Amino acid sequence: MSGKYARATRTLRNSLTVAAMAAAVAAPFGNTAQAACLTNNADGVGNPVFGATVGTFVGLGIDPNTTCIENSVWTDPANFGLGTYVKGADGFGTATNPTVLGAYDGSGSAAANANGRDFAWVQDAGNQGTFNGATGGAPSQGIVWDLGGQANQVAVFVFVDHDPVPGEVLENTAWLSNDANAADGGWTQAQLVHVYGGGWSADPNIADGFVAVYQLPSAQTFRYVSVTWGGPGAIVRDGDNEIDAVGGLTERGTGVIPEPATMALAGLGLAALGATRRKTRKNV
Ligand SMILES: [Ca+2]
Ligand SMILES: [Ca+2]
Ligand SMILES: [Ca+2]
Ligand SMILES: [Ca+2]
Repeated sequence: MSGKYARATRTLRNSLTVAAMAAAVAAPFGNTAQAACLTNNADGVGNPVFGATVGTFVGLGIDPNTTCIENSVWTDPANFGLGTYVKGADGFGTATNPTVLGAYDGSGSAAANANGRDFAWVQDAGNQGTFNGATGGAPSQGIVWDLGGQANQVAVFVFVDHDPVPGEVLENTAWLSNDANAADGGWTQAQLVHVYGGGWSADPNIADGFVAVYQLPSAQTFRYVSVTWGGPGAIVRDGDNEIDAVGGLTERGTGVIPEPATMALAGLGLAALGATRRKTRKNV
């Protein structure tokens, strides 16, 4: 979003024809449920306009034997729902044409853009520090979503604002906690375990880029996710990211079971107590 991004965006806008042609060529790779994970360096990943291969991921530090990289389009598993925005966005924007790489403006609002899977995104920036040995945004200041229930994995729907891909796209770390307001040390890092090269929307849409699934290293579960720019889970750490939406998953990959909010429970308890007191008074 700074000067260099504006320049990159202008360059990409000059490549509209190339992008449109590549999008048309890429159409066949969708709808391939349960595709095998790609492990050959020469295998293309995502829309050809990205120019990404498995080798690109390997060069950025991703092991295709532990992170499944495939070209399928993400499909929602049973009971899957999107998380609800809590706080932490430092910017937002909306695709003006999701079939064109780099076509977006600054419209929308943090909550609206973060709550829908719709090519409208929120951004984390600033609050730079070193977390688990890598430069990135502070987990306590990341973009926080309520996943609605106890989750072991998080599906992060990233927005592709511009290339290089996947570096400029998988530029996040996902952290989980049961306290949306936890300090940095109260967030547990999840690992990138699966990349869906088709994104969540079949081509010609390309602004949906990749869907990235992050998983906790153990069977533990948490309710809130903080998505930060950079950090130990990212493959580029240049000060920002763009996220369309997120959703929580169980360890088995199904949607999390929604829980009532703690505050709502507390409120219900107080209301019940008040009702009991009123009833008692009336009976006296
Ligand atoms: Ca970006
Ligand atoms: Ca797509
Ligand atoms: Ca960036
Ligand atoms: Ca969105």
